[in-house]
Amino acid sequence: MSKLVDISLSHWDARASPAQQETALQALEDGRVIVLPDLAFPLQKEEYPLLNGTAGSAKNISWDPARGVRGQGDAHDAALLAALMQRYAHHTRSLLASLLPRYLPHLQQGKGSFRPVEVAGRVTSWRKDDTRLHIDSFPSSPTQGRRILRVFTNIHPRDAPRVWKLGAPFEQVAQHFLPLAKRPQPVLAALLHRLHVTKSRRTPYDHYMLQLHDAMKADLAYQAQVEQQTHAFAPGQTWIVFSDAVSHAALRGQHALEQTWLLPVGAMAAPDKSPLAILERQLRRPLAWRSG
Ligand SMILES: O=C(O)CCC(=O)C(=O)O
Ligand SMILES: [Fe+2]
Repeated sequence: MSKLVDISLSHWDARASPAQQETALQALEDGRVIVLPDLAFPLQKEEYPLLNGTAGSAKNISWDPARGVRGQGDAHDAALLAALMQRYAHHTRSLLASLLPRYLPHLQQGKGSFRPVEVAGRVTSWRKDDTRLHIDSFPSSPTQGRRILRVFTNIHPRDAPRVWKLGAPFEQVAQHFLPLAKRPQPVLAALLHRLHVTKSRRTPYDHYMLQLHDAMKADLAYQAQVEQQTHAFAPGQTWIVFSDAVSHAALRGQHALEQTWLLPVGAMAAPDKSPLAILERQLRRPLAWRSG
């Protein structure tokens, strides 16, 4: 079965049909990636210089509405980038509103990012190396069980695709790596929060998700042997994924935008398909407090 599902919408505020909404909800909750092959994010004329590689060497330039951009080159770029990221966030919200109306009242805005650096050949630690298959888990921003829903757009000005690998379903990832995971230490979680290493307290769920993220990336035999398929997202394409459950890796590509949305598990059509529910079943205990 393909891990990708195409939905054809060519405007960020296009109205999705009930059939497209049903397809989108099922696909995402089943761990597939929704591709919008005709949904581009046009840049404005003054924004094109941002694609000229002047924007520093950070892997990502991250943006959050309260704090602005971080990691950019100079102040001029900062104002341009903030406006661009704001516009992108707004567009992704319109898209999700139309395609996933069920989620809309529950979506919480996370960070956005601009990714100007070529992925292939980038030097990083193994833990930050997104060319290795992994599920997303944020070390300093615990989700406490909430889903990580991300929208990406390839904005390369010419023809470079963003190439991803997609790996095994979350259930299998958890079966493979949970037996090796360390147990959570509540005292450590409290300390990390008190020292502001984490923005809120890591729940046992956050602990196990980080363990899975790290164990997957550290295991080169697993990386080589696990089922995987490669997919190229062309410039002018957008895709949506629950990146906490879909094993993914970015192999190459330059110039993408990404916006993160957080979703309480209770807002899903099938909360039992959440990583929280899957980990709780496998470990036979509750791992986070339930909210909203
Ligand atoms: O930049 C990308 O295409 C995805 C990288 C990734 O895996 C991530 O940001 O979590
Ligand atoms: Fe990732």
